Amino acid sequence: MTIKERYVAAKKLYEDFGVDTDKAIEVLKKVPVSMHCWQGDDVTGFDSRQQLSGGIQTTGNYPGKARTPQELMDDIDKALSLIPGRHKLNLHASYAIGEPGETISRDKLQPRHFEKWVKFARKRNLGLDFNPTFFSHPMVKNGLTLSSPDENVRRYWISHGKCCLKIAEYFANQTGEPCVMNIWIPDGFKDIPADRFAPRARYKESLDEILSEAYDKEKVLPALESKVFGIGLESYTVGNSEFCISYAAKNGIMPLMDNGHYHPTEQVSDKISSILLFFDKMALHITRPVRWDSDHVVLFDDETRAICNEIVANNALDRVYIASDYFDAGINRISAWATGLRNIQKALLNALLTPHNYLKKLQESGNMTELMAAQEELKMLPLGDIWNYYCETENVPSGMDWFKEVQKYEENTLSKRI
Ligand code: RNT
Ligand code: ZN
Repeated sequence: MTIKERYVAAKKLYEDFGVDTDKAIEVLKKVPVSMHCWQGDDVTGFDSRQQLSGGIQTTGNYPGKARTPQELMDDIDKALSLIPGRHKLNLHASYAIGEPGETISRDKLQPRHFEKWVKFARKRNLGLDFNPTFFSHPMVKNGLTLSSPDENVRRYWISHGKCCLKIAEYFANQTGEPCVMNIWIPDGFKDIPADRFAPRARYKESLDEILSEAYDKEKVLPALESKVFGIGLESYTVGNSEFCISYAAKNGIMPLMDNGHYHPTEQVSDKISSILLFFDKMALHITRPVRWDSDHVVLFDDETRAICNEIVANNALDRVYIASDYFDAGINRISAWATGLRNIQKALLNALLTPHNYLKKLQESGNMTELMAAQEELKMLPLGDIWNYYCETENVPSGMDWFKEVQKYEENTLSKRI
C-alpha cells in the first residue's frame, strides 16, 4: 500500500471517533515550533567560546560539531529539511557574528552582530526567537550575573539584557513575526546560603531595569524561565519557580516552563492549565530530563505527548510559545535535532487527532469508566499512517528515509570536519 492508501484507511478509523484527520494536518502545518540553534555545537556559540558554565552540561564527543557560523547554518538547513511543519529559529546571544578579529562584548551587542542570521531566516521564511546569554563568560563572577552583589557585574549583565531587547525587536521587524525573548540566569549557590533574600531582590531590580528599556510590546515578548537547581548549584537557585511566576504575573511578561526544571515527579503538563488561567500567554522549553536536567533529545514519550495534549485540549495553540531545548553531544547532532523536533510534531499531531470534546464530556458526566476505555483505545489508532502522510505532504522524508539523509550528510560533510 502507498502512504496515501494507508492514510485513507487510517482516516476512517479516526472518523469513528469523530476526528477529521485532514483538519488536524491543516492546523499542525501552521503551529510554529522554535528550534534551538544550540544543539548544533554543544552550546558553544561564537563570541567568547568559553567552556560551558551555569550548571548546564553537554556530555559526549561525537565528531562533526559545527565550528563556524557557516557550518552551523548548513547543519540547521539539513535538519530543517528533515522536519515537517512551520519553524522558528531560536538563537542565543552567544551566537553573535562579528567582523573578522572583532572582540564582541555582550554588554554592547548590536543588531548588526545578527545580520547574517536575519538574512538566513528571511531567506527561509523562518521567524526568530532570542535569548540573552548569561553564562559561559568571564563576567559571570562567583556564579552570579543579574543577582550579583558586585555592581560592575550586575551593570554589565543589565546592559546585556537591554541590548538583547533591541536585537529581539530588530528580529521581529525583519521577519515580520513577534520574537520571544527568554531570560534565564544560572545564578545560584552550591552550598547553603546565609541570605536567600538579597540575591533575589537584586535579580528583581535588574529585571525591572532591563524591562524599563523601550521596546514594542506587540513585537517583543519577554519570558522568564525558572529552574530548580543546576550542576554545582545544588543548594539555591535565585530564579526559582515562585520567583519567576510571580515576577511574570506582576510585570506582564510570560512565564517560561522548561520541563527539565522541576522535581522529577512534577509534570509541566499538569501546570499548563493553571498558568493559562492567569496569563494570556506562556512559553515552553520542551526537553527530556533523565533523573536531572540532563537535556536528552526529546522522545515521543508520555510527558511530551501530555504537554502537547494540554495545549490542544485547552485550545491554546495561539497562547503557548513552543520551543525545543536540549543538547546531546554524544550522537549525530543533525539526527538529534531531527528526532527531537519530529517528536514534538508527532506529539502535536497526536493531540490534534484526539477527540477532546468527547473525552471531556465523559469526565464531566462522571463516566470515568468509559473515559479510561476510550483513552486506551485511542492509543492504538494508526497515528503513524497519518504522520507519514503529513511528512509526504510537507516534502519531508518519512519512515527511516530521513535517517538515510543524515547518514549521507555525515559521510559527505560532518566526517570531513577534523
Ligand atoms: C538551562 C535552561 C536554558 C538553556 C538555554 C541554553 O537549564 O534550560 O534554557 O538550556 O538557554
Ligand atoms: Zn530551558
